[in-house]
Amino acid sequence: MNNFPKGFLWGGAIAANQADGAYLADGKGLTTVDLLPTGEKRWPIMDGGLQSFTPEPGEFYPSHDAIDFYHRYKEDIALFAEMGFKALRISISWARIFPNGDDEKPNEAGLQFYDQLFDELWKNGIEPIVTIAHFDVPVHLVETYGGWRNRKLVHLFETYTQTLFTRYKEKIKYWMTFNEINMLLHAPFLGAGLVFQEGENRTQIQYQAAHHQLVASALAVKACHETIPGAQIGCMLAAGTVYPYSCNPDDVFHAMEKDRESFFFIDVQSRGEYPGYAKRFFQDHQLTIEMAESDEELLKKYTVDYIGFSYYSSQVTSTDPGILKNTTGGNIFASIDNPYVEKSEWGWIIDSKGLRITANQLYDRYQKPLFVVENGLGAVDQLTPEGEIHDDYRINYLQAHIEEMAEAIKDGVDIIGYTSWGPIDIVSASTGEMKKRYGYIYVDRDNNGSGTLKRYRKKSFYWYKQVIETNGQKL
Ligand code: BGP
Repeated sequence: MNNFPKGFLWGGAIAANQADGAYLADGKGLTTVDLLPTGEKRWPIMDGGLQSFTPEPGEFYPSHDAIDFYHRYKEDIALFAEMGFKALRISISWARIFPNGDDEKPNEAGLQFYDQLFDELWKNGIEPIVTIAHFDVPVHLVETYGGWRNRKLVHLFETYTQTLFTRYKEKIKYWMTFNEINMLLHAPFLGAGLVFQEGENRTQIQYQAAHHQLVASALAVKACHETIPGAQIGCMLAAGTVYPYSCNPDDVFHAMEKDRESFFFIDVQSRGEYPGYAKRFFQDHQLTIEMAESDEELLKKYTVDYIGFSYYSSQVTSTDPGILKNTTGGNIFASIDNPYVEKSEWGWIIDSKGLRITANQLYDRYQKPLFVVENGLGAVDQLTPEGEIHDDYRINYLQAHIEEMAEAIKDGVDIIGYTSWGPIDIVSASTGEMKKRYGYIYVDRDNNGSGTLKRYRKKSFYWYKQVIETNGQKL
C-alpha cells in the first residue's frame, strides 16, 4: 500500500517559454529564450559563448509559437482537469509583466493574462503553483546590464516579485523563485542571461551572478511572507544524486563534491549561509564575491519554506580520466555510463531508485517539505492513424519513479506533491525540439514548427488519471 498523504498535489509542470508562444503578444518584451534557435547554435548560446544573435536565413525559433498555450490554455486546462489534476505548475514570463525588465510600470495586459489563467485553473479545481523565473530573462536586461552579473537585477527582480505578490495574493499560495537555480553553472545564458567576453573569468562571473540570485531569492521570500500571510515560497534545484564510479575514496569524495556543486545553492537558500566548502572553493580558485553589507543577514533571515526539485536522472563520476572519457548524455545530465540502469533516447540515465535516494538526501540535509516539481521521460511518440499514442515506455518510467517516491515517503520524507514535467508536449529546453516529448497529451507540431497544434490523449493520459483518482494506490 502506498501512503500518499491526503491533499497530495498531483499534477504537471510547464514553463512559459516552452509552452506559451505568442512571444510578442500584448506588449511582451523579448526574452533570452526567444533568441535560441534549434540546431547547432543553440547550445553555444545557452552556454554564454555566442555574442551575435543575428538570425540566419531559415533559422527556427521554437519559443516564438511553442504550443500556443497562451491562446489555448482553456482547452488544455480542461484536459488537465479531466485527468483530475490537483495542481499545475506554470511560470510567469518576466517580460510579459515588465517588457524590458526595468520599465517604470508593469504591463497591464500581461498581468491580466495571468489573472485569467489563474481563474481558469481555480474554476477547474486546479491549484496554480508559480515559478517566478524559469530561464527567460528580458533581453533588454542582458544588453543593458549584462544579465545577473549586475547587482542592478536584484532590485529590478524585487520590483517584479513585489508586483506579482501584490497582484496575485488572493490567487497563489505556492511560489518558487528560480527554476533549477544551479543551471546557472551549466547553461549560464539560460539560467542568468550571461554572455561572456573573451578572456573573462567565467567561474567568477557565474558565482557573482549566483550571489545576486540568492539575495534576490531571499528578498522574494521576505516580500512574499510580508504580502501574503500563509503563502509558501520555495527554491528549485535540478537534483539527481551523483554516484562514485568506484569505492576508491577519491571517487567517493569527488562524487560528494559534485553533489555539493548543486547543494551549494540550497544550502544558502535553506540554511541561510554560505557553507564552508564553498568558501574554500572560492579561496582555492581565487574568486571574490562582492556582497553588500546587509546580504548575510538577509540570507540568514529569509530562508525558503520548502525545497522544490526536478529529478530526471542520477549521474556517475570518477577521478580516473580513462573512465571519465566514457561520459555521454549531453551537457546538462552528462554522466559516465551506469551498467546497472538504462538510458533514454537522449542518453539521460533512467534510475528510479535515484529519486528515492535524492529525496532522502535532500530531506536529511534540510528537514523541510519537499516538492517534486519535475520528473519525466523525454521520448519520441508515434501517432497512429487512429489518433492514438501507445506510450507504455513513459508509463513504465513514471510508474517506477512514483513507486520510489512512495518508498521515500515511507522512509519518513515529507513530500507534498508531484508535478511531472510537460503533461502536455512542449518545446524541449535543452534541444529546442518538439520530438522530445514528455506529455500525457500529444500536440501535433514538429521540429520545424509545422502541424495543426491539435491535442490528442495518449495512453498515459488514462493511466495518470487513474493514479490521481486513487491517490497513487493504482500505479
Ligand atoms: C529542466 C527544465 C525544464 C525542462 C526539463 C526537461 O531542466 O527545468 O524547463 O525542459 O528540464 O529538459 P528537456 O526539455 O531538455 O528535455
